[in-house]
Amino acid sequence: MHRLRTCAARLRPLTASQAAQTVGQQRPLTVAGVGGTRTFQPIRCYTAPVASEPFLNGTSSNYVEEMYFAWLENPKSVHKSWDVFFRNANAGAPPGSAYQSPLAMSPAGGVAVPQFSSMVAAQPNVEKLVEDHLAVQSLIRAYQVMGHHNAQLDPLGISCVNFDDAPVNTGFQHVGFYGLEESDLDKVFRLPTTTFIGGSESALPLKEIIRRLEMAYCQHIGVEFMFINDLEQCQWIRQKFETPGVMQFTLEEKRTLLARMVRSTRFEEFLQRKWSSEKRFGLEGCESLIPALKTIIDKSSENGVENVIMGMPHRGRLNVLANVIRKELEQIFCQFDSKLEAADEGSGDVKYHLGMYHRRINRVTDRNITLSLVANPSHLEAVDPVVQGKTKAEQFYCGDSDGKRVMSILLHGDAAFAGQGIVYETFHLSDLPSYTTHGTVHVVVNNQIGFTTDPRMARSSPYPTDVARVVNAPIFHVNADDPEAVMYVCNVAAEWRATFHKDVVVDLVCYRRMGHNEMDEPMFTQPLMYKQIKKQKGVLLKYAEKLIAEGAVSRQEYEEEIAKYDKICEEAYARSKDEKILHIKHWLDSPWPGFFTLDGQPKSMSCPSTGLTEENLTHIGGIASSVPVEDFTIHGGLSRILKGRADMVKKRTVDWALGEYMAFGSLLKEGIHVRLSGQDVERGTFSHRHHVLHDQNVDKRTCIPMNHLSPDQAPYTVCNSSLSEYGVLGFELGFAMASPNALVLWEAQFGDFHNTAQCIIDQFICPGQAKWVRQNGIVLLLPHGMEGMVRLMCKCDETITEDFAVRQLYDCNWIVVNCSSPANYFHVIRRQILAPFRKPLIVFTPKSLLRHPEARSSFDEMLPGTHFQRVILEDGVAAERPEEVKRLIFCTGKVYYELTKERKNRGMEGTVAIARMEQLSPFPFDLVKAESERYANADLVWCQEEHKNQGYYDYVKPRIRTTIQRAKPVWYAGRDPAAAPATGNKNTHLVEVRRFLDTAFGLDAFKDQQ
Ligand SMILES: Cc1ncc(C[n+]2csc(CCOP(=O)(O)OP(=O)(O)O)c2C)c(N)n1
Repeated sequence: MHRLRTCAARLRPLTASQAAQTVGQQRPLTVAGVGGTRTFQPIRCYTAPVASEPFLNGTSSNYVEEMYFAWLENPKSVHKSWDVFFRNANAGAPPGSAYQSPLAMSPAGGVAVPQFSSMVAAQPNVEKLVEDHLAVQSLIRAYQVMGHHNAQLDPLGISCVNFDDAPVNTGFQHVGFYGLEESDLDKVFRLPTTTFIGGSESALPLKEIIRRLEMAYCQHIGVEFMFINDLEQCQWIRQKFETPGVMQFTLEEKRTLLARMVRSTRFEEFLQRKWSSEKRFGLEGCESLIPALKTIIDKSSENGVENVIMGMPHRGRLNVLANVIRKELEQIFCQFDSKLEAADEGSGDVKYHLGMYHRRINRVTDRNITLSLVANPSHLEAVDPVVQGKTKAEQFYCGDSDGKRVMSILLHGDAAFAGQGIVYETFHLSDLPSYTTHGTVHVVVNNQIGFTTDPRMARSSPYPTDVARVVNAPIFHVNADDPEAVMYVCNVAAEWRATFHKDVVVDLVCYRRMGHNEMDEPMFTQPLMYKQIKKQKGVLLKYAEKLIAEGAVSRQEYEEEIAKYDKICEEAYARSKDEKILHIKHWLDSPWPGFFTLDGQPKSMSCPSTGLTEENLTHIGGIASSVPVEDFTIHGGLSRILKGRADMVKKRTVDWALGEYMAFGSLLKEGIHVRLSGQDVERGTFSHRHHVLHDQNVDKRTCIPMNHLSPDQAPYTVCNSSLSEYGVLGFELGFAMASPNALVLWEAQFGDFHNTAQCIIDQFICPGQAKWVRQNGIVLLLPHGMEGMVRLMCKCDETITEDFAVRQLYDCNWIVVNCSSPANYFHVIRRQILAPFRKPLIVFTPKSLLRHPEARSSFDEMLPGTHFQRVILEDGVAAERPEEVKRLIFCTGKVYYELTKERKNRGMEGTVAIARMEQLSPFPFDLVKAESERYANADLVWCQEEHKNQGYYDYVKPRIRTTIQRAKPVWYAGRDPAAAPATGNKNTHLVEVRRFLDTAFGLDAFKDQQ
């Protein structure tokens, strides 16, 4: 308000030359309209004090400015009174005298520039004029903001969206709300630049303004966009929906749309006929989803997109596979045959969960397009971040830095979209530099029910799509029973993405003709809704009748189209009967060409040494301890850290951070892309990593030394993520899915926090290869002290063969390690890539060991020929005289250092041997066996710092017992069971430590239990 007053107070029209000068300095707002492009110069520098014009109050000054711009452009485009006013003011009329009443104008309508003396101050009419124009502006704005409340979005007409608390006063009957009268309906009003309803006209009668606004905002499309805080984007949307005649389609477009509706509808009908008692989560009630997706893909292909990655839930998935991705119908139909045998390993998943990858020609654009549908678990929306990660990776690998060639489409159910937090977490990745996919098109199948639950009970927001507002994504609600409206919004959505590279939502308001699945009785819980649904004519029929009535197709053509598709289905059905074997590999969403042999096996079953040459270690160490750019001032504390690294390199040793540097740096030099993502990973939660250096004198100037290793190295991406585990881990899993030639790591801030991402771990990572027949080499770094534990649900074959160590890795579902030395961490990271297959790796990383003086490794442990050690055997005094050893303690991770210290203090080096189990899964049966047999006179103890129910004991005990054929008990030394992970009391903590160390070294500790 203050700005407006100031502005109005300085109002003086410019001379043409002044205007020209000023215009050159400011950014013009260009708006394309039907009648051509209009450019408005945002001039805000009137210079004459005319504040005493009474109609120039704060709010009307906007309107006056509008008039002024229009007058500058074309004096005839404004009312004569304005023309005179601006001319007078331009001629230097004193304050309060620039206005001339219409009466004082020449009767012939010509504009007489009057002498100042003839000016009169009869202003009421102009005041009214300004007020009325402002009222019309408010009315237009009301439609733009809330017109969607009145749109006819629900095909059933029983809309669940309740706006009773926010009634919308639009329509002819409500003009009084804005201070207008019925008699104003025929008056002509000049249109503001914030509307496009005029097309090529700049003024319209109020009646026509309202009619056009009703057409734009209150029919079958409801546009929600006025919350977007970007004028250009709002203007773009207004233009797309307001311009008269935008919703017109060619005959060919209509016929294509009808053909797509036929396919979508008849596909479900075919399945229903053939397998009436099978669940398929059909699309009936939202058949226009298929043309919707095809329209988005066509338009995007036209705009240069070559690769579309999709994620979707159960609803209509088979239809999408058949009619959008174009999976062979027989491949889909044969899935209904329960006698089919799986040809490849893995349990696979139900037909409406499997993924797919297909490259083909887009018939509309005649360009190549690759479509993939990412396999998903039952867990709704879990696939969202995975799709985004895969999309980001595909963009990265083809150098598509602004998302022009690769894009994602995500489909959602209304209940899941509103209810699942992962939707929000995924939206928040959408504009972050290292996570953006440059705009996703979201399509919501809003059938107004979630299983049996009404929206009233399922969400607190009016629309299921409100979550998208947080990222300023426009939301296009559309009545899915109007296929042309659906096609229109999908075109706009695809264009929006291509123009602004931001997310957009299409909300297909539809219904669900059957129950949740085809076996379900919906009348139990939604009787009235389903009575209405039973009366509802199918959308295909309605659309066909419309086109027949228009003469766009004949009834015969329509029937032929149906017969044609039915025949295609029947023929495929016949062929599907010949399929005897189900190849899960046909359902892969991310093939890795060249990585496996032709029959999908690893090219070898051995892993080369993961060591590095001394020269390489020294070179990478040098980079890790330097600032490889000129004039870059780092923090003093960091200089000390880098100097410490340089000293270590001189002494041929590494600590944890340097070991990691060596692993990442060497892979980068070998051409492997490394991507490390998670909360605060750039510095490292415990301030040990420092992979991104910050100039202390220049804001936002950073340097990543790891990208200065060599000119032909692969790029290193290290990125602090949003504060989300579920979203970010899902994203990185998707990134790792795209290529086997990248090391993708996600680090939890603390290991415990992994459990907010448990769904990704349980559904994608743990069962990945078995369920999806898909390998993934993602690495999870879980900083772990006493807290937290991933559930060790691992599977592995226990038969010991010659290539046991590597084959065991291949057979297991994931690898879990808890390294106690930097060298072993270095090796296990390198093994991830040097192994001939990919397997998820979970690393419990240490906190206290990051700076522990003993947790250092020599270069000797990392040279060529060295490997990751699954178990680090006792190599001290005890190993020299094994027969004298009374106890063999197995442990893992940092407790090893507490144990050795205690052993030394007690002088028990000769009587107690300690072996570190570095790899927990797959279990190192062979090495545990050998070590146990070596200390034949020793009892066996498992020692852990965790509580008994939280650590590894229950996992290792039966496995150690199997190894030694149950010859001895495996005693437990550790904390008692507890519900909470750790005590908050330091003293209690120390007492607990003392207690389990006493047990571990008390040779009589288990006497009573024998
Ligand atoms: C995370 C998760 N919670 C619960 C379920 C069980 N479930 C399956 S479908 C469904 C209803 C989904 O409704 P909506 O998202 O509207 O999709 P619709 O089935 O209506 O297409 C529920 C609750 C699930 N699959 N995933």
